[in-house]
Amino acid sequence: MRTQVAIIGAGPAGLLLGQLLHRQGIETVILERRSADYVLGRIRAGVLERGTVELMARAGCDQRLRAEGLPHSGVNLCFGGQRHRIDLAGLTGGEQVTVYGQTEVTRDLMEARAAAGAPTVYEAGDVSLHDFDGPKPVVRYVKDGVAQSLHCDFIAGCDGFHGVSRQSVPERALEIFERAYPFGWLGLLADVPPVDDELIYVYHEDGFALCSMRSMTRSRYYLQCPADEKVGNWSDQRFWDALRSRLDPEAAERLTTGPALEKSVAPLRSFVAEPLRFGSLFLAGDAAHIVPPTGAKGLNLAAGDVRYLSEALIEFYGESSTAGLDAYSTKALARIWKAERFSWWMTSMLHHFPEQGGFGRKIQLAELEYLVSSRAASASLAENYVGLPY
Ligand code: RFL
Ligand code: PHB
Repeated sequence: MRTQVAIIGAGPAGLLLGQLLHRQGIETVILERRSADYVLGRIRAGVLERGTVELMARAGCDQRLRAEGLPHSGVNLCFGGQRHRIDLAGLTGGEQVTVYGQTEVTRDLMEARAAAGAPTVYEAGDVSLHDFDGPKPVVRYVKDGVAQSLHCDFIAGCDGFHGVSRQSVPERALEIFERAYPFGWLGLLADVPPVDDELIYVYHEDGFALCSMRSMTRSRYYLQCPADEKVGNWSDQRFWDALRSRLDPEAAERLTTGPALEKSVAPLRSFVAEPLRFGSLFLAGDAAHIVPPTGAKGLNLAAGDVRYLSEALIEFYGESSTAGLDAYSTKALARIWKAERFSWWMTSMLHHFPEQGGFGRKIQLAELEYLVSSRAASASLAENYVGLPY
């Protein structure tokens, strides 16, 4: 089999890249290790920057997003038992974010790809990347027990943090920057109305909590937990009790509980692998970088990479110019590091760290007080939260 761009991974990065290229007449084949249902079953991100929404429009996939996505013009910080609103729109000249689940983004992109008749090979086993140091790379994989070869011009490694693409690069060609955090997030999804019509990020002695949502009838809540926490240790009742105890009295009173549809623990990590290009292999999304979810940046960063990479590939096929491809890594990394900084900062300010002691706690509270009382500090949070310009 032959194609122009072989895409590894059918997460949001791979599917979005496929759709943007398809709209410009560039052929792609996506190879995905899991089944489509498995990919759709993963509950992850929920907050989209304007740039991500615009990219979905460019991909022709924003119809349901425009109809069902919830525009949010503010977020709340809660500490010392009080809630403080950050007026995102007021502080950024009218910018907003859109609450729309990653599951829905993925579903819309999958449906568009199927409608376009573009090929995705689900349950592709033993994917391996070859000859990407030259102009004729090959991807090998196994489907239904039969070995296959996919010849292409370029490989886009969109296969997430544990994928094969980054691991195929010789170790000496990569520089890794990493920080693991000594805690995780326990997430719960339930068909109950959200406690507030905006998100609430909670700083509390017992640990961080986050109140988010997927719709006005479906809520997504998170609690800081030990990194090696077992979901089985948390009955629904224990989760709701812990969450309620971390909220301000008014929100605690309003919290509606119900049976969990899903519960899972996610570790928190900051990670960047540089560069993003190795000959004809390009890394994009979680394959190249991870942020802790506190700033809601992971999916948006993946979309940012895809924006730069799709523009570079379109320029290559349309104008025979390699300028965009040559600039991809540097351009994307500049934006990635700003989101890494913001996510690290939000995480450091809002979580309980085992080693921080009384001094660390006081500094966090002083930072939060400053943040909600200074327009400059609030504006800095706001402009990062809604997404820095491209
Ligand atoms: P994905 O989504 O991990 O997709 C990669 C795909 O590649 C496949 N794959 C392979 N395929 C073929 N061969 C192999 N060897 C393969 N190995 C892997 C996988 O099966 C998968 O289908 O990466 P992508 O596309 O780069 O997208 C990144 C986002 O998924 C991620 O950054 C976000 O979910 C992060 N994130 C959030 N981001 C936001 O922007 N806003 C949020 O509010 C937000 N909240 C979150 C989050 C991530 C979380 N977790 C669970 C880590 C909340 C949580 C709890
Ligand atoms: C979510 O809704 O899953 C979500 C929202 C905001 C974050 C992280 C996750 O910062």
